[in-house]
Parts: sequence; structure tokens; C-alpha cells
Amino acid sequence: LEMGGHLRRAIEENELFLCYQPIVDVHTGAVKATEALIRWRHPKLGLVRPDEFIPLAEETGLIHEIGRWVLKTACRQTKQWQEMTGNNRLSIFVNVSPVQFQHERFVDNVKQALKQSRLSPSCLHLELTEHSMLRYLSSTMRTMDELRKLGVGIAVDDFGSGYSSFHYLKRLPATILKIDRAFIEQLHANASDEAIVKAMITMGHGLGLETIAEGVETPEQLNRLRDLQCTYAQGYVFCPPLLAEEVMQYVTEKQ
Ligand code: G
Ligand code: G
Ligand code: G
Ligand code: MN
Ligand code: NA
Repeated sequence: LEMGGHLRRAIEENELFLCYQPIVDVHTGAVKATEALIRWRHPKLGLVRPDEFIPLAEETGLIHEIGRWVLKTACRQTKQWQEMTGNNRLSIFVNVSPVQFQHERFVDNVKQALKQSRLSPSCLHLELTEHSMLRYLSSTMRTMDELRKLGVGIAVDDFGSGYSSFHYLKRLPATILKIDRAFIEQLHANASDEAIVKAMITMGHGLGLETIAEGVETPEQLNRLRDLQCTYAQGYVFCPPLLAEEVMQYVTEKQ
């Protein structure tokens, strides 16, 4: 409860900031996009991880304000990187909480962030976990359809870790699958994981979805993903989530 008051103050005092983790083309090594990952620098507690404060933000309703700020900041930052690099396809992935997604003004907030930043809608991808997509299926589906009409992408985060069935996957208007890092961890050593990842990639492509492997840590894992025709990857094998100032250097080195 104490932490809730701290979080309100954190917003007012600018203690929240975003890190960005590059999402890399497995075949060319070029940076396709970054994923925005929120951080809270508390004056006494130090760095507080999102796993600790996002649930609190959801309970207190502060998630709406925080979510608007994340969208606005991430879109504006990405537009700035596009202008600096001359690459106007550089994209941004933004994590969205299911609570935030249910807000009646959520689509308006997305529109506003795009308008303010002048970022092309096709350069914005919203990440929702399978679990949160299925939580309020009919309203979620409607919101996703609206977002797709705008041209915004929808990524299924932590794919394979939830309870979704093929029945839902067929109906969800998603554009990208992000393969959960649990399947990547032993990819080079475990035949079952390899079979599962291979099937996910094949199915994704068959459904017209792009695939991103998460949590790629070693060159061996990356090589297997390349063989399996996975399109994109992110993880410590490339770099951890970076400060905004560090991203530009990484992107231009890999261009
Ligand atoms: O001042 P600005 O237009 O950037 O604020 C946009 C909204 O985002 C405001 O409602 C603000 O309260 C909210 N917000 C959430 N987290 C933060 C943060 O860490 N810093 C700032 N400046 N605003 C935040
Ligand atoms: O960055 P990692 O370091 O610790 O992120 C932990 C979790 O927090 C992940 O599940 C991620 O999806 C979530 N997360 C990170 N940034 C955001 C954000 O801006 N909004 C929401 N809702 N979740 C986020
Ligand atoms: O749930 P989501 O996929 O949004 O969260 C991404 C989380 O994964 C963040 O906490 C981020 O810091 C973390 N992460 C990014 N790359 C790696 C990696 O290579 N290995 C591990 N273990 N975690 C990673
Ligand atoms: Mn994510
Ligand atoms: Na994930």
C-alpha cells in the first residue's frame, strides 16, 4: 500500500524511464525494432523492476497514466531515431497490460501517441500476452480489430506459455508471435524444444505471422533459429535492454 503512494510520486517526479532492447533480423543482423521496457529509479530503493510495480499500478489504476506515458515516450523516441538514422522502418514494440487494454479510451490514446509523434502506425506493435488476450475475449477482439484498422501491429508475447488453443490463435487478429524464452533456453540441446520451436515458426508463417525468438543468449541458439527460418530475435546474445542514449550507437553499427 505504501508502495502505491510512492508510485504516484514517481510519476510526478519523473522517476520512471524506458530502456529499449533491440530486435534483430536473424539473417542480416540489422535492427528491425526495439522493445520498450519500463524501469523505476526509486531514490531510496534503487531500481525497481516492472514485475514488482506493474501489478500495483494495475490495482491502483495508475497503469492508465503510466501506459499513456510509455506509449507517448516510446513513439516519440522511435520517430527521433528514424530521423537520426534515415531508416523510417525502424519500429517499436510496447508492452500493454490487459487492464490498460480494457480502458474505453485505449485506442484513442494510441491514436494520440501516433499523432503527437508523427510515427507511422505500421511502426508501432503492441505486445499482449496470450493470457491477457483471452481474459476478456470479445472486447479484446474488438479493440484488436480497431487497432489493426489503424495499421498498428499486434504481437502475442510469451507465446507458448499460456493456455491459448489453436482455435483462438486462428481467430486473433495478431500479426507477430514472440516465442517465449522458455523454449529457446535449451534449443541447441533439447530435441523436444527444437521440434516445438520449429513447429511454432512454421505455423506462424503459415498463418501469415512473423516470428520473434525471445531470450536468445548464445550463438548456438541463434544458429539454430537461423536454420529454422525464424525471422527475428532478441536477447543477451545481441545486448541487454539499453538506455535510450546507447541505442543509436548500436543501431548505426549494425546498419
Ligand atoms: O508531462 P507529459 O506530457 O510528458 O505527461 C504525460 C502523462 O504521463 C502525464 O499524465 C504524466 O503524469 C504521465 N507520466 C507517467 N509516468 C511519467 C513519468 O515518469 N514522467 C512524466 N513526466 N510523466 C509521466
Ligand atoms: O524488462 P523486464 O525486465 O524485467 O520486464 C519484466 C516484465 O515487465 C515483462 O513481462 C514485461 O512485459 C513487463 N513490462 C516491461 N515494460 C512494460 C511496460 O511498459 N508496460 C507493461 N504493462 N509491462 C511492461
Ligand atoms: O515478458 P516480456 O517478454 O515482455 O519481458 C522481457 C523480459 O526479458 C525483460 O525482463 C527483459 O529484461 C528480459 N530479457 C531480455 N533478453 C533476455 C535474455 O537474453 N535472457 C533473459 N533471461 N532475459 C532476457
Ligand atoms: Mn514483451
Ligand atoms: Na515475452
